[in-house]
Amino acid sequence: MKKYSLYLVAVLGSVLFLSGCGNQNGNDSSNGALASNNAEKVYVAPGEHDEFYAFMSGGYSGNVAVYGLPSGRMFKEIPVFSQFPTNGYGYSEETKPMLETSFGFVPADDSHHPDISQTNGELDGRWLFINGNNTPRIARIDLKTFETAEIIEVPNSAGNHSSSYITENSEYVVAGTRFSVPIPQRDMPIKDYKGNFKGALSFISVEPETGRMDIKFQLIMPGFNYDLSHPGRGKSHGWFFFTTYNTEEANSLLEVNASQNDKDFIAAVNWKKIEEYVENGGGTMVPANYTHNVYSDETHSATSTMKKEVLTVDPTKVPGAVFFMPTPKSPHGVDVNPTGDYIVGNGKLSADLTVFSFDKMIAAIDGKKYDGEAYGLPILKFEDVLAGQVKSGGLGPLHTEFDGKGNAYTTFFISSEVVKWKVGTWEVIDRKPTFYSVGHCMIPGGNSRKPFGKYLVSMNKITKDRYLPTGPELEHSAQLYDISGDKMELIYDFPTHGEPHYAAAIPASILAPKSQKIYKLAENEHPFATKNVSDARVVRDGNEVHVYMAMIRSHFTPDNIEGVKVGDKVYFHITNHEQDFDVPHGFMMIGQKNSGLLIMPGQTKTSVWEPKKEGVWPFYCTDFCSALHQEMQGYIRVSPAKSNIDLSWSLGE
Ligand code: K7E
Ligand code: CUA
Repeated sequence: MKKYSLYLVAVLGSVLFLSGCGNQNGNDSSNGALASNNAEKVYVAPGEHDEFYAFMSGGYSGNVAVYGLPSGRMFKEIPVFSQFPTNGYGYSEETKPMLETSFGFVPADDSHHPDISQTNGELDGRWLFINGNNTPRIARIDLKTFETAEIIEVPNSAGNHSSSYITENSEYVVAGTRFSVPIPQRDMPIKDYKGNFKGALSFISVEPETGRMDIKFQLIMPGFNYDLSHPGRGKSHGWFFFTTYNTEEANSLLEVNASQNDKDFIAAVNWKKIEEYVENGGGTMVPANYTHNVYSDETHSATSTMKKEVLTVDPTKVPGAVFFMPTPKSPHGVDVNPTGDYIVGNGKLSADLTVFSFDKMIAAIDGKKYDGEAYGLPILKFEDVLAGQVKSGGLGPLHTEFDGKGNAYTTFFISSEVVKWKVGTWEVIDRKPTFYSVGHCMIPGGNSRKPFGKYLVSMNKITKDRYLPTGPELEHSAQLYDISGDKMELIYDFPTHGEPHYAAAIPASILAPKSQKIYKLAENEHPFATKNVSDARVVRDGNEVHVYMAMIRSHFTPDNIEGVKVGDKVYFHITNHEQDFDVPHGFMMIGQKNSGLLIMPGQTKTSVWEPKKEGVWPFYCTDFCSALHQEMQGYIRVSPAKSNIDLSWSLGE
């Protein structure tokens, strides 16, 4: 076995450093002004619409940002795992339960891999799934409302990174652990990692009509790091592939100690076989605490439920379900081509890509030709499953995407480029620099049976000189390539919010017609809704004051309230009576500590205010909603705690 020395690691590090510095003053011609025909390709005239929606993960923002392609215009940030003061997500009483976990209320996360639901391997545009990497969670976003509809926590996981990828009929959204941990969690010496820590791969079922998620089973694997994953499709539907690194099971100085083995593994998991096993009563139900948070469009409220057990499966008990394919150089991405014939492993310390053949894999399994085993799981012979190697000449391959025309595009972090190669012949056709240090790339539908191979977006880690400096921190940069011809053409740069690891894009023609415009007031089932203005009122319950409030252009009902006292807890339950598209109203109350609200037409939201000082305190609408927006305001009179002023309010008669 070839050993990586500290020296090699240092060399790789300095290559990165040098390439970054070299590019900093880059006057490379491809880094220059756009040719005029390129300008036309990205120009979306005022009032015109983009051809694609792109959903980019927000990385450490914990959210998802929505962009148009080719314009690169940002349309919306969708709050998912993080509190979002812009609209009150995670602050309003209705949405706080969305961020509950077994660790308590967790208002931030690190989101990496969005994936759009599929039917028959094609994007159906119903839901977007995304992983919370830090406090392991999977979220489902409803693509009618562009709101987070559901979050399920993933127990026995840590660093939920090989997630959240969808099988081709959205049977499962799959979430794998990057960090192996003691299962169940317990107090034990870290040095006893090897052989004792485990990696859980979770198969989360998606209810076909509603999208509701539930953990069907967790596969308890050896204690490697499960980095990325992809579903089989077409002929390989029924299988799921996971890259591993740190098969050394080192627990310290991983940059050296996890680079000892010349080959780590891609784990091939036959989930259909395991599904059959658990449906016949296989597996072990174990205690586990994890939350399941669901938002309802009817009540405009979320509920959080603590689940108490999860079904685990020991893969050695299901012969024929899990195999390891040796893959060189600490692979990061694993990607499956649109026909499902090939599985591409991107060894990040390598120049070459390793491509496995699904047919050969099946033949090797049928022939029981193994190269030993790891923890009782068979290892296939590298040569038996190898379809070919792409001699790329690049350095540091991370991720591969497909255009549906027989081509693949691999990003190289260290050499900062996208390399286009031909599936089947493995020849390199084209390469273009990225600016700089690309992570993932994305082609709309590039992770399905039917990619829309017109554009490729590279998502880059280092921005440096691409935009005007904004102090020490620059937003990451995305680059748009026209891939409709033989050669890729860089046509546009745009900044992205947070750190978009991966993205998913879909033709606007699939999503836009289904986009919801309002919530129907008549269908509002919020228990504190004020559906008729005449029902607006203020109710005292001990030291709690509940304000049933309605809002419409351009007033609040009630707008003046007296009888509130210091020490009260005031709940503003506010219903927006508008039934027109794009007429939200906002609400903020002086001294309020939990962000304002932005309330959509037909929706009810609740904000809590705890008055600390006597006086007469204003509230107002924060969204410029009409010519009389500035008139949309009101007052609360706050009296001393011991006062006996009765509650009263004005209905604007
Ligand atoms: Cu390569 Cu989280 Cu997919 Cu970042 S990961 S790049
Ligand atoms: Cu309502 Cu401004």
